[in-house]
Amino acid sequence: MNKLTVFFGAAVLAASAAYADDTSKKSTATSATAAFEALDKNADQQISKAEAASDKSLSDSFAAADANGDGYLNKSEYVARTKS
Ligand SMILES: [Ca+2]
Ligand SMILES: [Ca+2]
Repeated sequence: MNKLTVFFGAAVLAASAAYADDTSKKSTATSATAAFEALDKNADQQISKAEAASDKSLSDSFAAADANGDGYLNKSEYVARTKS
């Protein structure tokens, strides 16, 4: 094995590790977004308390998840909650 082969081998390993990491992040974001859209029955991009009622754990943590206290969860508030 010459130096060039070692270099390319390392580069491929680094690239595949970065790719795997990126893919897992993406799938987490996608599933949270899909869950958000499933809950957002009227598609106004916000989850009201009534919409959250169909998800017991979300309903229980609704006030804590509502970071700006406007009574609705927007997508970033919802995604921030699913990350923790
Ligand atoms: Ca809604
Ligand atoms: Ca809010």
